[in-house]
Amino acid sequence: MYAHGWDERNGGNISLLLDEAEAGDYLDLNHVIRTIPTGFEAPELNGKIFLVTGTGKYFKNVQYDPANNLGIVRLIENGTQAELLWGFTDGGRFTSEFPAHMMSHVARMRVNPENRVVMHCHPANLLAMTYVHDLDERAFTRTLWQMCTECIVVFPDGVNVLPWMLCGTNEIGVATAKKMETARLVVWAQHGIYGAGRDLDETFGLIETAEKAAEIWMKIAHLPRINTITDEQMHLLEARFGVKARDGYLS
Ligand code: 2HA
Ligand code: ZN
Repeated sequence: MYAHGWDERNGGNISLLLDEAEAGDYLDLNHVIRTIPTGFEAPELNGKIFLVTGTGKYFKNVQYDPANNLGIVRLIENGTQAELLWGFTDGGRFTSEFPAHMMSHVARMRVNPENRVVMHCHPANLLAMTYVHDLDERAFTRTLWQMCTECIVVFPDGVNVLPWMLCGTNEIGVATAKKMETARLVVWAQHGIYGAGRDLDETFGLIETAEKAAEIWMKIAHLPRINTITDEQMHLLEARFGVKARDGYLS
């Protein structure tokens, strides 16, 4: 993600739900280093263990010093407290976007119990698009679908969009989770994007595909368009790849 330029400085954050038995193979789950208040409630996540990036930490440094830049936490007391089991060795804590991450996990798990990843980053073309494209979710999604043949196959549920909101708050967490009920991608206008999926590859791939489409759009938006992918062709893709486009998004 850093190599793609999606995570400048301390931009971006990831949370990965760990399997308890798997985490127990590596960690003493009875040894709590310290307890950190979360500032929100998420009873559905009681006892769940997450690997999560740290606040103020740079993605580019994760590979050199994972134990300082990442942490493993277990949510307790209805999600109001997080027990640090590993990491954040300099006394740090989880990303400022922890509420958006945890609330999004709850929302996506309801749709797909296999969901394990929430990923946030600042991809340049998607961000650029939010300055010049209508933020209507259907219009935004249709534009992306038209930019690469595979888009509708990769994200048939489309891309939801939040208007600019103050980041790092419970309010944007609640709003993001609400948007996650109907799509695995949520754009934060003038800020970045959230993706959710079963594993890191799937989630990365979702964002990568949407960002590629946005890049194409930024290359062509100012030029007269003489070709496109038609809705009729989108229906052929649905049939060929066994996907169903979001209701009402195709004619
Ligand atoms: O600083 O990306 O949204 C990390 C962020 C905040
Ligand atoms: Zn951000």
